[in-house]
Amino acid sequence: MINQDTLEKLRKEAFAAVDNAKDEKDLEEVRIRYLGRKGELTQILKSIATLPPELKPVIGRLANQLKKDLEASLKQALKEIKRQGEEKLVDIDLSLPGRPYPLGKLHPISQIMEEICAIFLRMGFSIAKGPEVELDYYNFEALNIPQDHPARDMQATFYIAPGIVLRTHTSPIQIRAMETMRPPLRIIAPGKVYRCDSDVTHTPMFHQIEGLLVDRKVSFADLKGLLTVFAQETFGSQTRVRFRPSYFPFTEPSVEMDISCVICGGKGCRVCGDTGWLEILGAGMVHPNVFRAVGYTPTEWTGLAFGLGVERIAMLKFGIDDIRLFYENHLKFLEQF
Ligand code: 2U9
Repeated sequence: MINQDTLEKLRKEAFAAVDNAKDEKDLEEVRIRYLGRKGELTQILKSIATLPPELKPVIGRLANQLKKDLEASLKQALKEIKRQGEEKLVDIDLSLPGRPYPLGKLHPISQIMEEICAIFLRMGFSIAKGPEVELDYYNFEALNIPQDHPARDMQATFYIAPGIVLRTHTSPIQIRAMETMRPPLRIIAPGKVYRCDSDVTHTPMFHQIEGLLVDRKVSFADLKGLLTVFAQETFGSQTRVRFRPSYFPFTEPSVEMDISCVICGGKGCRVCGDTGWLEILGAGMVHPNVFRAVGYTPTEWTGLAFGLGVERIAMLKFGIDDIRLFYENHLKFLEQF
């Protein structure tokens, strides 16, 4: 029959078993052995009902107390075993190689900007910078675009205040450069420009690179040669170019340059509208009025100038048909470049 001694013996045994458990599996075995449905202590608790009435309260209390203590001890032991497991996990091997760190990279537009600038740097140009918030004078007036000139409508302008605009092109950089430098000079002006325009090929902010070369006896042949080298360095040596007459207030004569289509090579396709040609930049010989505005004598100095939209070049190089993708910042898009 169950008595105090039986319970005392069981207590010692059970607690020793908890102490000897090495892992979660051992602990679960101990629990089942004593507290499981057919466990030793469970059997004892069940048989209390059959004890003589005078023993029931004493043995009942002791057995229930033992059950509580054993449950608490198992819980504590489980916690301790888990903690030791975690300690093992942070046992770091310092001799292991580090995990590769994900590297960022330049935005595709910055990559193309750098690539194009590098081409002109190799040809002796240096980079000029200037403000994005610009005086009307530098953005228009000095570039032979007076107040009421229709060319002002060609570029829908963001006005900041009367006489102050967000520059619509990087040409004002070159006006400022000519004000401070004596010719001869060769500069490129890369930077952000702003026009109130938005669709698949236009964003209100985009990037331009303009170039200006001023010297004595600069010819239209120099312009064609320089831009042909640029086109072949950017799009490959097999690239053909053609020049079409155009109009800009700040150059005379003015041209637009096309390259043979980067997709079909000139046979005609959807991208080039079946013409075989893609327009990539505008250019011309610097207008005498621009030289007058900066105090250069137009009979002594001659100049060539060109301007291109960086996003357009990037779209052609990477085969992208929607300019807005560059500015939505989806990593899945940007990671490709
Ligand atoms: C000075 C004198 C002349 C810069 C030029 C263009 C032609 C031109 C457009 C190309 C695509 C702008 O981004 S775009 O919309 N630019 O066609 N730009 S000549 O001529 C200058 C610049 C500065 C002092």
